[in-house]
Amino acid sequence: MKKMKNDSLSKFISLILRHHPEAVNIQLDEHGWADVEELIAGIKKTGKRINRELLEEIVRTDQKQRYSFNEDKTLIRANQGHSISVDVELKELEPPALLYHGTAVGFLDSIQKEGLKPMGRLYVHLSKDVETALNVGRRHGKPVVLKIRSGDMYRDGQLFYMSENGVWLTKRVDTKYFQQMTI
Ligand code: HQG
Repeated sequence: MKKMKNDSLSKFISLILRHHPEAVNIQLDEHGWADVEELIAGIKKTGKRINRELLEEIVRTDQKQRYSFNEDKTLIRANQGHSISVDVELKELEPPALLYHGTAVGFLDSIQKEGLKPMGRLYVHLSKDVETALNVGRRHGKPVVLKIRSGDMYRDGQLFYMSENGVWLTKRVDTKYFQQMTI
């Protein structure tokens, strides 16, 4: 029960820190940081129960490690997944030869025409293994996994980034670099 409550609070925190800080009347700075006290006060005003201890527990136990505090824990931000244009100081890195993207069957026609686009977010999100990609795809419907030749993309000059919580990100993926997997 407690876990479920934390999950829904965590989802709300994601929504605030990635997409809608105005939902609790706060602002993010250019690096995506929110003031911890302001965040807590803002969430409380919506009638939800939260305090610093619970926020710290959520950050510590979040399954995907979605959030980080700054060093003195006065600021908090989401590690990836933003739709609002902030610079979370992603590490630019050489990707492995292959990465995976989980999506839903219903999106395939469009993806095969246009390639992978960030859609509502700043980046296309890629997973380092098929299982993770499948879980990402399931969020949208009947899942399907695309195998991405990320090593070739990198050699062709495309940049890749790794978020603090280990998600690979890139601006887009041209159709020539992926193929649908049969799982
Ligand atoms: C699809 C979760 C049509 C794309 C996950 C995806 C991830 C296209 C959907 C993170 C398209 C966007 C992100 C095109 C891409 N035509 N559809 N040209 N190009 N798409 O949720 O990757 O739990 O914004 O395939 O674990 O599903 O929130 O992206 O299906 O890491 O922390 O458009 O969100 O993490 O959906 O998921 P999303 P995503 P959290």
